[in-house]
Amino acid sequence: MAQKPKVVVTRKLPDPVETRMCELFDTQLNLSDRPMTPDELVEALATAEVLVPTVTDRIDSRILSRAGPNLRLIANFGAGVDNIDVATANARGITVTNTPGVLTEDTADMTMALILAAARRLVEGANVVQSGGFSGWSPTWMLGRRIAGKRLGIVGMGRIGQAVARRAKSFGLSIHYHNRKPVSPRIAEDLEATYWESLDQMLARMDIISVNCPHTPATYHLLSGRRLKLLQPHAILVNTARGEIIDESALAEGLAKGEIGGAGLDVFEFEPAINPKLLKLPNAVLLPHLGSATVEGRIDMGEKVIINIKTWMDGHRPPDRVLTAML
Ligand code: 8YV
Repeated sequence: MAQKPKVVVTRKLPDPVETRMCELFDTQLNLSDRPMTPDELVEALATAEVLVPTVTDRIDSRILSRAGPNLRLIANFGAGVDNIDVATANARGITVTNTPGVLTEDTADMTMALILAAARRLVEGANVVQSGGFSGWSPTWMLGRRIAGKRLGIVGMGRIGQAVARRAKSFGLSIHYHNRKPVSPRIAEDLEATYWESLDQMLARMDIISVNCPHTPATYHLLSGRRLKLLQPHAILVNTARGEIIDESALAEGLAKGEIGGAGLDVFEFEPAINPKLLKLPNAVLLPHLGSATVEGRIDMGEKVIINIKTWMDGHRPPDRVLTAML
């Protein structure tokens, strides 16, 4: 490609990433970081050859149908692509890429942080101290639950699920998982992981559940109201994947009624809106989608985006292509 491609970036990215993009491409940045409205997106797509969206942009069939003829690549800044109608994009000859791998460890760390925070009442305790309410130690006050020796059920045993399993194993948890198919015998042996073909049966027997699968039509409300009722009353549910995988309203109700022990949530069904019932619950630890929020992670994600665009620009297949068949 002789000329630099016109690249539209929808949000403010880390400085080194923006600098490199401006060197390599004809890049339109969003320095204000204000999310673009659908109309602004359509306007940007009238001339863009490459779009770099994030989780906060909905690139649906309506937007894609109004894109200009030049749009050839959507290089998502993020691993999850549920914000993009990949089937429509592919049908229109637009390549879609994502940034897998580079946020695995950070997201797994955050999953462990939420498991510990929910089980050991970290946020409740910190709030007591911060509000000046700590009047001294007591043998029976603020007791949480030990995690060592408990059963962790991982829903979705891909890269992130396995990284969670590695960490959890060293915390003394036994590893159980539900996945479309079992992991290789070598990985299963390393993690001493037990495969549950039936999600229902696994849910009913775990002390802690961690959601680590992508959000696709098949996983929407995978943890439905019916399935949440299978959880043991002391069980803790952690989600660092996507809010849509859990029926958030049923979860809030289960937590409020004491049918579910606790929750650690980094993602929400109607993000950034959060079910108001959840906000009032002491047994729910809520974070603002921080799973991949490290300086290193966000720079690595940007580098992946750049490699995908550069490879495409040089006439090769970008390394992180997302195909409908993969979803
Ligand atoms: C990202 C994420 O920050 O990559 C993902 O799928 O959920 C996040 O950690 C976000 O997607 C950026 O677009």
